[in-house]
Amino acid sequence: MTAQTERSLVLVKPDGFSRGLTGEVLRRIEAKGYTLVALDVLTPTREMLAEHYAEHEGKPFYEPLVDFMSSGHVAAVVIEGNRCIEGFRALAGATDPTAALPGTIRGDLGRDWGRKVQENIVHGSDSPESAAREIAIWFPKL
Ligand code: IDP
Repeated sequence: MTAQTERSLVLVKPDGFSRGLTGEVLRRIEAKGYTLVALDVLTPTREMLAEHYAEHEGKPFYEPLVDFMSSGHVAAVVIEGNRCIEGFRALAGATDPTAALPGTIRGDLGRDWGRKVQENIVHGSDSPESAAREIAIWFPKL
């Protein structure tokens, strides 16, 4: 596998932020060897979230997801490192915290909220194209 320095957009979602897990998420990112490039705390607007989650518009979980994501503070972070897009998604674990493996952020810290699968602590970009698009939404000056 060739070395590939990438950036990824990581969000500590309102459930993770309100539970005080931001430091733990950042600790795992730094322990893995990724660099923090930008960091902000904000309550996202529905407009930002509509852009961020454009690919999910129309799906049954879309409106609850936007409601949840705009319900409180999030920590938005740009990380950088070799293949950090795939690497952070491995750190995060599977989307559903119940299915996420122990050792991952969602597996270790996620709770089983029944239907509220959207409360899974973190977001991480899923491709270089998504990362570039998402970083422009959350950090337009970067
Ligand atoms: P990912 O965050 O693991 O990449 P995606 O499929 O991109 O997962 O979905 C984005 C977010 O939408 C998830 O993190 C989760 O919060 C929410 N989500 C995805 N699928 C469902 C679902 O079936 N029910 C409720 N929420 C969902």
